[in-house]
Amino acid sequence: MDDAALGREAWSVLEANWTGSVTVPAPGLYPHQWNWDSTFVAIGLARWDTRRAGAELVSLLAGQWRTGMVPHIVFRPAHAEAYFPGPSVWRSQDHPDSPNGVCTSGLTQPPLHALALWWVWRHAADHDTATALVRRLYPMLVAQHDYLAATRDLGGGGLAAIVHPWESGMDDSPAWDAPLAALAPVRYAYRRDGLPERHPDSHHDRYVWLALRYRDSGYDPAYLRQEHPFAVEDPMFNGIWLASCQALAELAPVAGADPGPHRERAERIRAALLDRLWTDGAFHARDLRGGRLVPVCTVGSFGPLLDPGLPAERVAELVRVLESPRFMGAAGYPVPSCEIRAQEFDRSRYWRGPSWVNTNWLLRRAATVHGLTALAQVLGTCTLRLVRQAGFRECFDPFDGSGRGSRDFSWSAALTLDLLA
Ligand code: 9WN
Repeated sequence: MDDAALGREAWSVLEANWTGSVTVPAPGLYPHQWNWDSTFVAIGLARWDTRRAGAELVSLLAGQWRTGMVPHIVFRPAHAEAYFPGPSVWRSQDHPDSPNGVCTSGLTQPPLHALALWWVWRHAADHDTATALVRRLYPMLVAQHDYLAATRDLGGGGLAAIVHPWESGMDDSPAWDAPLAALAPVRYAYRRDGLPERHPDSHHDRYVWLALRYRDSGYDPAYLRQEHPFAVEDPMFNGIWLASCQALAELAPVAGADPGPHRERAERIRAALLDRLWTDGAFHARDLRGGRLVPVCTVGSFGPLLDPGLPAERVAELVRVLESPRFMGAAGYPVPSCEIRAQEFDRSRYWRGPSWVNTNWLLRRAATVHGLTALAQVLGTCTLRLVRQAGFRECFDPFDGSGRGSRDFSWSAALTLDLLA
């Protein structure tokens, strides 16, 4: 299939998943608006349709809480309980800080929003629309970053902690196995059917149990600090946050604001990443409750590469690991979501092995900011080969490139549009 035909197919997926105000991640399985999915959709649309890229971010931020938290799901009322856990589980409307008239989850996802907004602004065909968008969204993104700094620095070292695997966007990554295993065994009555690959053991029960504990605290920051049993500093979440701080610094003058505080925050995050998460030549997630670094290396380990200010020797070490047989060196199709040599690696199970278009895009962006043009080229070409051969699937077998999970997946289509540019 030539580039033009692939681009047309990508557009038709995005059209089919567009509700008139938001793009859902995939038909059927994910009928609402998801947080980081919409940021990838905005990135993919940035060069082609400024208004729709903006609309995607605006509709997502309509779900922002008064605390600054941007929820991981913004529910569409017509499909309220079509996904579990739905609005009746999260009960956002009972909380005084939730937005009026919009049902959301009570968790967040990686803060890619400012980088996505910068991408839209930087690539906009319609410059006036993009400038107005920046002025409108800038204060909301400042509030988001302030929320992370004030409420999620559970380790006290300058990083944001995730309080649930869903917050990573990489739900069943082996990085969360040990912190989840340390939770008291739980059995929860509800189960979502039809995903035999996704939740092989009691992980889903623990996901629901964790979400209910947080909800029952009244989404209380003090509960998170003192009692919540899952708190992890993830290098991908924090690498994305750092890149978004740098993006906010670039956007600040457009909004008539001072870029200084964003630059300073980015530097603090970089120092904390190096100090708290670096070991054995790579970044590792820190389990705050277990008080240790998680040994397994995943695609999340490369998140801090998004920072152009990462010291050169650290960049070189990370790229060595990325290109080694632990990741790209032994995979036919980059980048496996877990290191291939790990016991937990599974080529067919979501974030435990398969390659994903969104993380490939992030690593391609990282390669570009460090001037690693050959690596960026390989990541772009191989990602396009995946979607050309297997379609816009949710993820892909890293050895033979066959598709896994949902079909017609929005971020796979949207980021293809960006890669074709
Ligand atoms: C829970 C929507 C989301 C993505 C995540 C992906 C998956 C949800 C699930 O789907 O997570 O949020 O039901 O497992 O892991 O990255 O945002 O596409």
